[in-house]
This record gives sequence, structure tokens and C-alpha cells, in this order.
Amino acid sequence: MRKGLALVLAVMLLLCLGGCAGKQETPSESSSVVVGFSQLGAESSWRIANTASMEKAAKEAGYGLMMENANQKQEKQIDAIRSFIAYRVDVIVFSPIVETGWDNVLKEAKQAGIPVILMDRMIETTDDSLYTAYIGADFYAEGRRAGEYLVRKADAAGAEKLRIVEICGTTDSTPMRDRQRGFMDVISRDERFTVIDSVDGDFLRSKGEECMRDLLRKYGADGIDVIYSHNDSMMLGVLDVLEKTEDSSAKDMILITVDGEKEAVEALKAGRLNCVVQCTPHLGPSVMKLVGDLTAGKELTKVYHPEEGAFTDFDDLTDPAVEGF
Ligand code: GYE
Repeated sequence: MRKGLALVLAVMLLLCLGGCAGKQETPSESSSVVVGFSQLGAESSWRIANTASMEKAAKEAGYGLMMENANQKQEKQIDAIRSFIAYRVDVIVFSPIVETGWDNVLKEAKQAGIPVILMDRMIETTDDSLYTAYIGADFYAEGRRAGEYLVRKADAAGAEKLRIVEICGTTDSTPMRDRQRGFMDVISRDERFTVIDSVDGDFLRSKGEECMRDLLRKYGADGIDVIYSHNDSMMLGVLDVLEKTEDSSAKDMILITVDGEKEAVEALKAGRLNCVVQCTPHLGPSVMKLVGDLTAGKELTKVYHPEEGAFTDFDDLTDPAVEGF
């Protein structure tokens, strides 16, 4: 008798859950979804393509997008998130400029019952419940890819000693930390490689240019064998300087970069760069898919990485698949 009652209740619960999930997926309801999106800045072509991808995908999904651009300031991102909470958006998406300092504002979002999706970059927190999902590149794998390319290049050239300079992205951001860690994990135990300097270029082309001028003054072009830049924008700034220098040894440097923007891929094809590790900015459609799943009450996978690879001077660069954004 009791078993029979339990069965009836279980069936009723299943019917209710099925019914609820089905109901929330209807297009008329999804079109009322509002996403608050805090973009961190406009520092690179990657970022500009990423913003465009988010705008286009939100439009195609029929979601309202409230976007605030923080101009590389963490305080502005915190203010934007607070304004989304006050507005009571359905979902908050944000790309944290650095990893630390988010717990308080994310607790406020949690208390208000608004789910948060981290897009592009991660946060450092002891409380994983402060975000619902993370979607972005596996930056550690990208760093490893850069290192693996260098090992292959050194093997092919029979190089015995290579002096490396690293140009880093924004200090304490996820791509800076993990692109460095991945690269070091591959090369640090190999005696052929020494990182002679590591400088901060903040992911900006202008800073990449500035860093390169300083590095040339400090080491001379013949004192540097490899440049590893955490993004294309900084590397393009480096190229601007190298191409103006009269020292012919600048041409022998091995140049490795990350992102895959058009200008960098063109430079690779023209033989001015050696390796472009890919990092896709086109995250908008996957983010909006997560928003849809979330508002339909579905369980989300916590971490999602898009598939990526690398373009190098070992590849067939005439292949039409080798193209940038
Ligand atoms: O590589 C860089 C941008 O977080 C993956 O930020 C992103 C990085 C990207 O400024 O160009």
C-alpha cells in the first residue's frame, strides 16, 4: 500500500519535472531572457572579436543583452555586476580581468538568486558555488603547445642553447598565469632553454612595442633567440620594432605567439612569425546555449573548453583552413 503511494508520487513528480522543463523551452519565454554581460575591455583584436561574437549570438538567440565595457578596470566590472543585480537580469556573464577579488560581489549575485557564467577567464575562489559554469580556453594547454613547438623547432635546427624572452599578458589574469605555466612545464627541464627575461606587456600592442625597444637596448638583437608573447597584439608590436632595427640578427629570432588574429596569421604566412597558437574568441554561441540550458532548468557542465590547435611554420600554410579572425 505504502509502496503503491510512493510510486504514484514518483510518477507525478516526473510528469511535473518533464512538463516544467518542456514549458520553459518555448521560444516566447526564452525571448524575455535578459543577460547582463561585463566585458573587461577592448585591449586586443581578440577582445573586439569576442564582444562582437557575444552581441551577435545574443541577438540570434533572441535574448536581451545589457553590456558594460570596463576599460581594463576591475572596479568598473564590479560596478557593472552590481548594476545587473539591481536590474535583476536573468543571467550574469562576465570575463574577469584578473583572478582575485570577486567573492563579495559574486556572493551578492548568489544571494539575489542570479546565476553567473564566467566567460573567457577564470577566478580564484574557495567557493565554487559562486559561479555556475566556466566557458573559455584551456590556457595551460595553449602554453604547452607553444613550448612543444619550440622543442620541435630546436630539434629541427639542432640548436644547443636558446635564450628566451617572455612578454606576458595582464598580471594575474588566467591566460597570463596559465600560458606561462604550460610553457614552462614543457621547456624548463630541457637544458637547451633559458628564460632570460619576462616582462609585462598587458596584452597591448603599444606595450609590446615598448617592451621590445627596452629589450633590444638591454640585450641587443643577438642576445635574444626566442620571443614568446602571450598574445598576438603584443607580438605585432614586437614585429613593428624588429622590422625597423638594422641589426640583421633580429631576423633569426624564433617568434611564438597566441590567439590567431588575421594580422598574425598573415605574418606567419609571410614568414615573419614562426608559430601562432590558436585561441578562439567566438564564444558567444556556446555562452548563449548555456544561458538557454540554464533558464530551461537544465544541469550545466561546470567547465567547458573549445577545441583549439596551433599554426606553425611546419604546416602547409596554403591550406584554406589556416585563417585568422
Ligand atoms: O589572448 C588576449 C586578450 O583572455 C583569451 O585576452 C583572452 C586574452 C587574449 O586580450 O588577446
